[in-house]
Amino acid sequence: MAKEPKPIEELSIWDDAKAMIAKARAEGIETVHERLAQQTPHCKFCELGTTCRNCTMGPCRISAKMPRGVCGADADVIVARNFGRFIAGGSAGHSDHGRDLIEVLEAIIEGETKDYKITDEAKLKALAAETGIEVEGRELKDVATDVMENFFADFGSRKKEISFLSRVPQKRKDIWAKLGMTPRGVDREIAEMMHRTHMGCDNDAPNTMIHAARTSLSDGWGGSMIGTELSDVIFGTPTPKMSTANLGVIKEDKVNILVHGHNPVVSEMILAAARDPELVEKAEKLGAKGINVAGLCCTGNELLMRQGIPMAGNHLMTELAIITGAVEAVVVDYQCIMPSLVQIAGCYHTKFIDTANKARFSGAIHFDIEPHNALQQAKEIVNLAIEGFAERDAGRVDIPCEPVEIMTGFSNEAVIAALGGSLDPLVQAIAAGDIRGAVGIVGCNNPKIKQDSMNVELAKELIKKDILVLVTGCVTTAAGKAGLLVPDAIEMAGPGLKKVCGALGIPPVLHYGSCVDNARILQLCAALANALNVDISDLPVGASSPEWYSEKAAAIGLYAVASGIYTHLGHPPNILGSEVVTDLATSGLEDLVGATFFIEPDMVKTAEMFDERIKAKRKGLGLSE
Ligand code: XCC
Ligand code: SF4
Repeated sequence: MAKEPKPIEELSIWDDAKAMIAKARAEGIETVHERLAQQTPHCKFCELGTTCRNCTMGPCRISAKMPRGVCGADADVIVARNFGRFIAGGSAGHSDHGRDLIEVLEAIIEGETKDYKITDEAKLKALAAETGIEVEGRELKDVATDVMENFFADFGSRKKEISFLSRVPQKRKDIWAKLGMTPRGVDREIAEMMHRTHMGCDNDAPNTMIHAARTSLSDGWGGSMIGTELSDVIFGTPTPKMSTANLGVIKEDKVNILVHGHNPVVSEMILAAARDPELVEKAEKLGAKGINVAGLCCTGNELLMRQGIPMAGNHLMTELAIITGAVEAVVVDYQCIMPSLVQIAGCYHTKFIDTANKARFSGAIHFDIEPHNALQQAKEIVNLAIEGFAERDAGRVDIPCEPVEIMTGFSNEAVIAALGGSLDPLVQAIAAGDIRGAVGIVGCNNPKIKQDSMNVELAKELIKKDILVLVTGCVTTAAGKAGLLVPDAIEMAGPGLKKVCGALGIPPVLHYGSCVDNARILQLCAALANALNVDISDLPVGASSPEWYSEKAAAIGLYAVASGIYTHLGHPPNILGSEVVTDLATSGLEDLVGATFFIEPDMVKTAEMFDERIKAKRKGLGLSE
């Protein structure tokens, strides 16, 4: 029997969310919460990870009574294979996004597009130098061509290692080499994971797990890092700026366009089109006070970091944003876009527009945005939104709140600039104990968890302990709505963090970007480790994804652990059906890579665990606790 949906009070900590869930229920519109209730209870075998559908001798389910699949695979093998494919899925998502940026760079170099350009030449040259490409005395185009070819090659089959391993401390690289964990190519590791998990291949769970880690490293230090770095080259490296967040950023008197998905390649063009004077004039003629572009999920984060556009919400706000009744168009690229948005848009005047051939939605209006036609396509999309303004039913509009202020734009380059040109002041603040350590809180919402309850509570608990928090992805809006992303939030921080952030005029919780931008955090950790001449696993740092749901979040967690970062998850992946795999993830990896996952649903306890870890790491570095 399906369960009743939970009472609204238990679904979210936010008033804007609760108001829109109530409106949806009053209007008879189904959301993720009703569907979760329909799907509950979930299949126990699947929850444990002990189902296999990798061949047609099965499908097989493992239990005490039937401990092996038809082929003879046991629970350990099946759980490891399923987890490996889960990681491959996440790594593929981030990395294929990264590849799209290389293709835009290629289109720029070959003169196929005028819509995109190299905005940050200095960054391009710095990347070239870092990855062993000659810069001095060469034309920018030639340098760019080498960078492009180098990154394309990182997707293939390198004999040794991918380019950005140049950033990794030698001690860490030695560990990877010893374990057979060195990532050799993004597509290679993902394809090899599919190969290994075919019937009759890798039937040793720990061995499969090592390759899962290698696959995730090809994402973190490969696909994601390339995505972040080339986005900066093409659209500009983020600098600190103010913006706003929550459903109040949707404006009753404007044409509202929400961009959703991940890649700035599309959303940047939508924003550019929305700023086109002719289109603005057309909107005004139709009675609107302008065109408002607001963000959802990670493509929102991308635009927020670089252009300061407001954030309408994170994952569990995507359906609810449409329910305001004031959204003319939702423009999506790929990833984390619930297909239900098409149905919900259909309950209003909202146009749902997809833009990528690899992520099409039945019932959507489709535009194929490519480098050569991007701006022109974007203008057509914005025009459709403007025309939709007249169809809006004013009687069904309800924008439930006023927006809150947030500060954004913390790229590593911006942080180093704020520190006066080097990381030394940060190293000194850590050494002095004013900043005791740092934790990245990343990832999603999950309807099984009261929305943002854990994301926000953990951030608050950590800053109280003088632990700097970096947020990305869907934790951004959570932290922002909780008032943690403004300089005044130092009032919620411990004395040391308050002193340092107060002096710099920055929040104790820094917005570090989208989910591919977790690569920025990896880079920062590597730079700190190199500055101290230690390994990343020696640093007083951690990572957490309290409310994660996606394959990508699991890939992020695993590359963090494999990079030596102690990593918290609010709930386990579907691995508990294998003791071997579970023990490896939650303790065994410590001996191998110097870090593990820990699973903990209580955020006060989680903060204490990080505190203990940070104390130990500080001691190891010869610092006060
Ligand atoms: Fe998706 Fe990146 Fe998760 Fe948000 S945080 S729900 S993965 S949008 Ni990446
Ligand atoms: Fe069953 Fe083995 Fe086939 Fe999986 S690979 S479905 S366990 S027979």
